[in-house]
Amino acid sequence: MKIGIVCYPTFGGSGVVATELGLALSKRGHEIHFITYSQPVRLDLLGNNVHYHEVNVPEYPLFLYQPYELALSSKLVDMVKLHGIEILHVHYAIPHAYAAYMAKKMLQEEGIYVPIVTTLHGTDITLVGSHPFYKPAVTFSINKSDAVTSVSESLKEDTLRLFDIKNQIDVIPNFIDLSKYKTHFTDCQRELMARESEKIITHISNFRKVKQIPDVVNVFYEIQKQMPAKLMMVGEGPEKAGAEQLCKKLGIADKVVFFGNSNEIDKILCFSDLFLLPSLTESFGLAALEAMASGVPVISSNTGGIPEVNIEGVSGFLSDVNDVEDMAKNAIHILSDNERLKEFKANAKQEAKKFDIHNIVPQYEALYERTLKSCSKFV
Ligand code: GMT
Repeated sequence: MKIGIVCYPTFGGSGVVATELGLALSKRGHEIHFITYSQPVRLDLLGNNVHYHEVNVPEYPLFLYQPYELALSSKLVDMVKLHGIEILHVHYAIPHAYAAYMAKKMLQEEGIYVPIVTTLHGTDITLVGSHPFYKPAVTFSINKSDAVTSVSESLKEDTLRLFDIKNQIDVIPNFIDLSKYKTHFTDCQRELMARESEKIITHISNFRKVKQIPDVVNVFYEIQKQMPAKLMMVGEGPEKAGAEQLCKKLGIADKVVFFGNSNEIDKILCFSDLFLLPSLTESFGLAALEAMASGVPVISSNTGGIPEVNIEGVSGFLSDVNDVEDMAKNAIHILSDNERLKEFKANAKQEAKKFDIHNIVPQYEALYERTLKSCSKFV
């Protein structure tokens, strides 16, 4: 199949999932066209089967807001015609599903029918999409998609609760390429980051408010009172500066490393003992799954789709949002006994296997085939 993939190219779960999906599909013989405003961060491999088309938005001083949707829908029309793209898979409803619908309509005028698959990722529904200023357009785009998927059961429920949805929503969970997490680093170079006696706790995110960054620091503060420990903070975002201040205020700045964005999270996870994800809401928690795939147990909040990934008492523990005390207690429970830690690490890896890419990508392929078949009736 010739598949167009539209996504946000920056650090963030939806872009990562879209990129990994495209690469996996290309390995299975499909021709993949990424269409977005810059090359996706995890897309380091362009080749015969993998193409990247940049959406350019010409700056015009009259506009306070440059019209990205317009540029994207025009680019989609051009790319579908130029490359014979058969199906468009858009990740994140805003504004991708909306722009794709416009492209589909323009193409129809020329007798070309290209179906649209929309994957909902979370913030497009729970945080941004349900805002009254966006809601009618998001509802319309979801209802007009030829197929809709969500990355967890919880997100499907949220979507049905928050919007007037007439379309069917299929749950296709996020996935992980476990072969990438087979400890190919025989030496994690742990000694560069911490002493043998220190436990390494890691948090990876885009440091937005929803990630509850102060809770990450406060949980770590409690842990390091009980045992030697280091905290690895990976990512960039608006809450990062505040976290650095908080670490200074608590007198733990020397125990916390701020990495910024990294393309080497597998290396960081390789030497980590525990992962913290205390988010306010999380449709899935891809970062937690990546940690588990590296054999890192997860201390998380019990919200959104996280319980579908992190299994209580098995791969880690889940607490109420903001319950720093309980999260710290659970973290200390895992970390304070090396045998227990070993067991949780093995469990985390085992649980991650449920989301192996080889089980999930065929579900998308089958969905594309079904969608193409049912849409061909209308051509
Ligand atoms: O939450 C983020 O930091 C980014 C956001 C995105 O759109 O990239 O992540 C969402 O999609 C991921 C991939 O499906 C999910 O794993 C995240 O849980 C989800 N974030 C939220 O729901 C807050």
